[in-house]
Amino acid sequence: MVRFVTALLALSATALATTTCSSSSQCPEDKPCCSQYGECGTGAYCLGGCDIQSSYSIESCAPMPVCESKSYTWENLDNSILNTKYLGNASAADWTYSGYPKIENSSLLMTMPKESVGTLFANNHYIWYGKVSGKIKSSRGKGVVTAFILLSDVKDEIDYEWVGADLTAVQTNYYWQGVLDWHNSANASVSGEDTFDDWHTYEIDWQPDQLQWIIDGTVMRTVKKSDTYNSTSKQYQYPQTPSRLQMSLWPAGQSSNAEGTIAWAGGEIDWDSEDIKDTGYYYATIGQIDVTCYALPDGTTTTGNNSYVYTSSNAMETDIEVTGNSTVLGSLGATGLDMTLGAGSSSASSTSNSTDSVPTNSSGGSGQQGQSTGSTSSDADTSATTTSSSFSQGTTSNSGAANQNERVMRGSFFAVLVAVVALVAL
Ligand SMILES: *[C@@H]1O[C@H](CO)[C@@H](O)[C@H](O)[C@H]1NC(C)=O
Ligand SMILES: *[C@@H]1O[C@H](CO)[C@@H](O)[C@H](O)[C@H]1NC(C)=O
Ligand SMILES: *[C@@H]1O[C@H](CO)[C@@H](O)[C@H](O)[C@H]1NC(C)=O
Ligand SMILES: *[C@@H]1O[C@H](CO)[C@@H](O)[C@H](O)[C@H]1NC(C)=O
Ligand SMILES: *[C@@H]1O[C@H](CO)[C@@H](O)[C@H](O)[C@H]1NC(C)=O
Ligand SMILES: *[C@@H]1O[C@H](CO)[C@@H](O)[C@H](O)[C@H]1NC(C)=O
Ligand SMILES: *[C@@H]1O[C@H](CO)[C@@H](O)[C@H](O)[C@H]1NC(C)=O
Ligand SMILES: CC(=O)N[C@H]1CO[C@H](CO)[C@@H](O)[C@@H]1O
Repeated sequence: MVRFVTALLALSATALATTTCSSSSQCPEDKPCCSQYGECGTGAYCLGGCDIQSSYSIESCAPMPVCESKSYTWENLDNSILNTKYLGNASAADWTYSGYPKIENSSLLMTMPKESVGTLFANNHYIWYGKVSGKIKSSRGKGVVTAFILLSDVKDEIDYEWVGADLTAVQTNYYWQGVLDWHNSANASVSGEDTFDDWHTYEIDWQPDQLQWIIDGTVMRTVKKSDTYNSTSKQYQYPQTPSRLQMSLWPAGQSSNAEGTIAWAGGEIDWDSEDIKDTGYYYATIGQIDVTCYALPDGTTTTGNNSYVYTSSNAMETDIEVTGNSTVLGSLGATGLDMTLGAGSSSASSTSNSTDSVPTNSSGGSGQQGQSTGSTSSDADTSATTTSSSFSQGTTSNSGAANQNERVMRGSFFAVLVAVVALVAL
């Protein structure tokens, strides 16, 4: 499987000239949308994860479906759609996924079969402040990572992350615009039975002025917006843009990953573990998920109730407007610049023959390298802060800060990795 994936990846790397993007090198007009993975394209590239700061223009990405307060249970997958089929209609599908989901005992199992890259679920409704709550049993085993996060298109991020080698704790992180500072990371211990055997309720309470991680009703960590102020840039480095809820299971301890990643994940994955022998896969179990939307921040410009739109590439809280504009693309060839292109054709989701219409990254299959997507520099690692988009392997520094950052970055980018690799593996 891995060989197959790798071959496919190599092919796509050489045969198809992929255009990469970053905030200092935006996409060209014909492939205007910069995906979560730092590559340019149309269609799905312009939906969830489309980064306005690295796209051709801020209009390139499709408007973002507004928050919807809702509870999700798992009798079936009727509410979920494959990432290759979704065109932006969040009313028709609440979740977009890749990988290997299963329904069992009225729960969602995100599985990771032997040698695979796991499963990713992303909610299609953006949340712009709100509370998310998940009844979750993590996966287990060294090298196996489970995650439950909020991630915005400009890489504001709030995480829970379970490393399968330690079933007594969960890691909590937050980031602003992908700026990685290891101070933003903390462990929260989980009492009672371990995180694999026992249901626990993990909540993120994200308000305009503070952020809390709550486990089984107990507040484990609070971050105040006021404490994130950067007096040099005069900005709050606080998550403040519309974000999607993402849940994933991924192989951080895959042997092809960087040593640091594998070490962080507790060692190389054992593909002959008890779970693999018993069921054929590693798995994380997801019970009820609840999303409660909070009121818009004071002073928000509102011209409709259908979508959030960025009005400036600064991408701060005041740069979001709520509009009546549609979020739906006509086809995988369409973009935010021409939303209806290809609409009405008999198979709208397959009208594009282009490989640049659903994000993949050729390096996804090789793991950690995939996380340097869109890499523009790697010289920031001597400070405690650097940007996620500039992460790369083999950094020039051995400082503790850099090592810490490596670990933190891994946390930050797991979703990227899973999405990319899982897509290719399908
Ligand atoms: C989105 O899906 C809903 C439910 O299937 C449907 O009623 C609506 O017309 C769709 N909207 C667009 C713009 O396609
Ligand atoms: C589902 O329920 C059956 C019967 O109680 C049990 O054996 C099985 O382990 C459960 N599956 C999961 C994933 O919990
Ligand atoms: C969290 O715990 C892990 C291992 O249990 C450790 O490696 C890591 O440094 C801890 N992180 C923080 C921020 O304390
Ligand atoms: C604060 O902002 C300055 C200027 O943008 C930047 O160089 C610095 O890294 C920021 N500090 C932190 C902790 O991110
Ligand atoms: C959303 O806007 C539409 C069109 O302006 C309006 O008909 C509808 O009642 C609004 N819905 C809500 C929930 O406010
Ligand atoms: C909403 O769509 C209209 C028509 O396509 C466009 O002119 C307008 O700029 C859009 N609004 C925003 C905030 O992008
Ligand atoms: C692929 O699609 C583009 C436009 O989307 C079209 O111009 C081109 O002719 C198509 N190529 C093939 C081989 O169908
Ligand atoms: C990090 C990384 O390797 N990203 C790759 C994504 O795919 C493009 C095109 O194949 C590569 O050039 C990038 O290096």
